[in-house]
Amino acid sequence: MRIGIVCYPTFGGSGVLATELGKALADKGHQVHFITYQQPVRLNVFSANIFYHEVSVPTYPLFDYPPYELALASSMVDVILNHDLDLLHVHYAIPHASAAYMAKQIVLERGRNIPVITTLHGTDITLVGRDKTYEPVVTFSINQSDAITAVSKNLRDETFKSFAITKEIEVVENFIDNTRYNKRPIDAFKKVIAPNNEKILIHASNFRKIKRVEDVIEIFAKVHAQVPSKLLLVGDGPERRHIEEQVRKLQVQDDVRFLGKQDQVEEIMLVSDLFILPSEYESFGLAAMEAMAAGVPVISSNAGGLPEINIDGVTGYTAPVGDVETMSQKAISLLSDETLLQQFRKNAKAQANKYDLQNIVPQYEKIYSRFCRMECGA
Ligand code: GMT
Repeated sequence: MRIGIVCYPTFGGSGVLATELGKALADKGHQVHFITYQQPVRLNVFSANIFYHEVSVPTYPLFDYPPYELALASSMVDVILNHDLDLLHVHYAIPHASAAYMAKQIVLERGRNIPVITTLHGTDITLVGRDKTYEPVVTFSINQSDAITAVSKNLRDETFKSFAITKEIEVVENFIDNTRYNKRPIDAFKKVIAPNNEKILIHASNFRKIKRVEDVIEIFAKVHAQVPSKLLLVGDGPERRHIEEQVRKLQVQDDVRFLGKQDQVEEIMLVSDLFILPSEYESFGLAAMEAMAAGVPVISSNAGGLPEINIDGVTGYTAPVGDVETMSQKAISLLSDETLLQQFRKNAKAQANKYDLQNIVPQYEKIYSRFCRMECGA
């Protein structure tokens, strides 16, 4: 099939998932056209089946807000017609679902019906989307999609709670390419981070308030007081400066490393012992699943879809949002019991195997095939 994928090209989970999906589809022989404003960060391979179409937004002195959505819709029309796309798969509702609706109407006038599949990822529903500023457009464009998917059961339920959705929402969970994690940790790298064999805790996010990175630091300070340990912080965002201050205030600065944005997280995950994700909300928690793929157990909150993937007492532990005490105690007990830690490592890896791309990508292909024209060969 010839598939158009629209996503945010940045480090966010939705863009990562969309890019990995495009790469997996290309490997299976589909022709994949990414339509976005920048080369997606994970689009770091050459494939004869992958095309990248950059959306450029011309500026004009009148525009305080250059109209990205219009430029995107026009690019979609161009790619649909000139590359004879079979369907558009848009990731993250705002503004991708409404731009796709506009493109669909335009090509319809030219005699082409292009199916639109919208995948809801999280904050497009639970944070930004339900804001009155966007809600009517989000509701309308989701309902106009030919198929709607959500990345967890929790996100599907949240969408029905917050929006008047008149169609079925299918749950297609996020996936992981486990082959990327099937390698040995780099010993030299581990030695640099933890020269005295300290335990390595890790957190990766976009450092937004919803991630509660200050809880990560509090948990680490409590763990560090009892277990020789280091903390790796991957990613960057608005909370970073405030977190640096907190690290100094709690006097753990010598054992905390800010690694910034990284596009090859697997090497870092592979040397780690425990992943911390105390978020206020996660529809799924792709970063936690990446940790599990590296055999790293997870201490997380029990918000949103997190308990669907992090099984309490099996792949790690969950606790209510803000319950730093329980999360710290669970982390200490796990890191202090090598037999238990090894068991949790195995459990985490087994859990990630269930979410392997081999199991999930066919679910998307099955949805695509429902909209396939006679000649598209799905
Ligand atoms: O977590 C973020 O703020 C980024 C956001 C995104 O859309 O890029 O992530 C959301 O989508 C990911 C991929 O489906 C999920 O794994 C994250 O849990 C979800 N984030 C939230 O719900 C806060």
